[in-house]
Formats: sequence, C-alpha cells, structure tokens
Amino acid sequence: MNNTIISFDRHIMDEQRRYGGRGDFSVILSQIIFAAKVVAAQVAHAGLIEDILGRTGNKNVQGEEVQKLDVYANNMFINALNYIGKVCVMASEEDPDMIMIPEEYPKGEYVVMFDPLDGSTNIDVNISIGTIFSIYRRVTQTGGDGTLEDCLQPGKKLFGAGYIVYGSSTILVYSTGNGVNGFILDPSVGEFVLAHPNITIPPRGTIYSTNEGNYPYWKPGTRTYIDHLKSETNILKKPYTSRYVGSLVADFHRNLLKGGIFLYPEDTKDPKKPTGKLRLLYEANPLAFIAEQAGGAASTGYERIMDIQPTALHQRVPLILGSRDDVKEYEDFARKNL
Ligand code: P6P
Repeated sequence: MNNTIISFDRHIMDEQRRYGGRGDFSVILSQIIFAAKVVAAQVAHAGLIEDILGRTGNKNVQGEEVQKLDVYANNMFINALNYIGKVCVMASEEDPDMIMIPEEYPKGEYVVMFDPLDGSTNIDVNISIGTIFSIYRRVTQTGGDGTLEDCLQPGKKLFGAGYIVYGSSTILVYSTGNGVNGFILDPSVGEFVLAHPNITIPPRGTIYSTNEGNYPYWKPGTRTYIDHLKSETNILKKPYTSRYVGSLVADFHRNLLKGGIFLYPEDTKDPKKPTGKLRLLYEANPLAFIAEQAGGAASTGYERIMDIQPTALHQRVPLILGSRDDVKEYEDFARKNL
C-alpha cells in the first residue's frame, strides 16, 4: 500500500511538473499557506487571548464592525505576500482601496485578492470561519505597480483560487484550473496534507443553505424556488434539508463535499445592497471557480458569476452556488418569476 503522505508543497511541485507553470505561482501559494497556518494558530487560541477577541471599535469598508482577528489575519496575508516580488497589487475586504506593494519591494506578475477572515461575526461563538483568495496574472505592463485594471478581471480569467476553513480542523481547498484538491492541516507536523484528492460536487444535492430571514425581501422567483425545495413535489419527492451556518466558507465547503445549493440572492432589505451581500472579487469569483472546477455551477440567477466584468473593487453580486442541477433549477425559477 502506498502510504506516501502528500504535503501541500509536494502537491504544487507535482502540479508544476505535470502542467508546467512558473515557480512564481507556487511561491505565492506557499506564502498563502504560511499565513494560513499562522492565522489558524491564532483562531485556535482566540478564545484564550482576550486582547484578540472582541471589537476594535472600528468599521471596515463594508460598514461592518471589525474584529481584532480580522485585522490580524488581513495583516498576516498582506505581509506574507508583499515582499516576495511575485505580486504587483492586492485587494482585501478589509481595505477600501487597492493594497500597493511597498516601494522597496520588487513587483511581480500576479494579483492576489482575498477575504482574510470571512464569517467574522462567528469568531466569538466558535463557529467555523475562513479565508478566501483569488489569484490572477496581471494584464498591465510588467515591472511597475499593479492597477485597478489588474484587479477588475472577470472570474473566467482566474489563474487559481481557494479557501481555508478554520474549523474542527483547518482545511485548505484550492484549484489552479486542473481540478480541486483538499488538504487538512496536521498540527503535529505543521503541514497541510492531501486529504480530498480530485473533489467533485454531486450534480444534485439534498441540502439548501440560505438565510430565510430574508424571505420577505426576496423576489417572487426566489420565494417560489425555496417553497419548492420545502415541498414534496420537488425532484427528491421530499423536502430538502436546510443547513445554514452563516459562514460562507463553511456552508460552501459542506455543500461541495456532500452536494447542495448555497443562495445569497438579491433582496430589497437594504437599498444600498440591492444585489445581495456577497462580494464578487474575493468571495463569489473564487468559490465559483472552485465550484465549476468540481463540476458545479455559480450564477447570479441570470448569468454565470465568472462572466461578470467587475466595475468596482467591493462590488456585490447575488450568489447561487453549488450542485449544477440545483443551480440550473434556481435559474429557471428566477427567470420565470422575475
Ligand atoms: P447573513 C459573513 O458575514 C458573510 O459575509 C458570509 O460569510 C455569510 O455567508 C453571510 O455573510 C451571512 O450573511 O446576512 O445571513 O448573516
């Protein structure tokens, strides 16, 4: 029996040999992994470190209260990537503007955008939270600072993407366009080891994940669809199971492995957020990339997420994500019951 343990570093080396590709990208992935290990250690002890828990009293660009662990994670990913000479610009949920590479460091060919600690409202109640990241090649001339044009690329141009779930164990799931692989952090050796090779999402699931408290604000098509899932007339001939953690990475990871559909549709609850809550560049696109690489789908209800041409750094989109047939069925309802 082959009991070779495949570490993350060995996996990206194998990928590089198999699919070609420059060491630069592998260095970026390794640095993201390093930062994730440090954040995982802090998350694991957050309950014990009083000065990390609680609130900074500040608000981020989304107007959401910033938790100290958010700030810590954001700084960790920025500092792990800004000095290596492989990145020309970054963007983060926690920063209103692009994050430029300091003058003293060389600029590289890649763009990295991330939500450093998604689901932060769950930090203090010990529910899984996570990091989501997108990696693009720059589109402007090489050598100088990256620009907004380098950041505002559609998801279909992604070079790689992934997420880390800080939960009962720390899980990394990523893709560079050649399938999806999942790794578990083995704390005894401090390495991410391959645990879920070639993840594929079942074409249809039995789980739906959404905040039903928004039901009164949904469009008729969304309400009709959710009512359909809760009936005995859907394709399963029994109600779907409802599972919603309120942490995008946790809800998506469960549905990726088991099958199911996650919905944060457009709603009329907040006139400032008519298209829903989730952000295109560092939440919807990277998870859409993973979902499609695993055989699933990601849509606004009317168009493929990865086809959207971004127009703003913190642009929000409706997000319907998961098993291919479930997403397609939602689209049929949304378009019929506009
Ligand atoms: P609601 C967490 O704040 C987050 O950005 C995602 O992780 C999660 O899916 C969503 O918001 C939860 O939003 O409105 O249901 O609390």
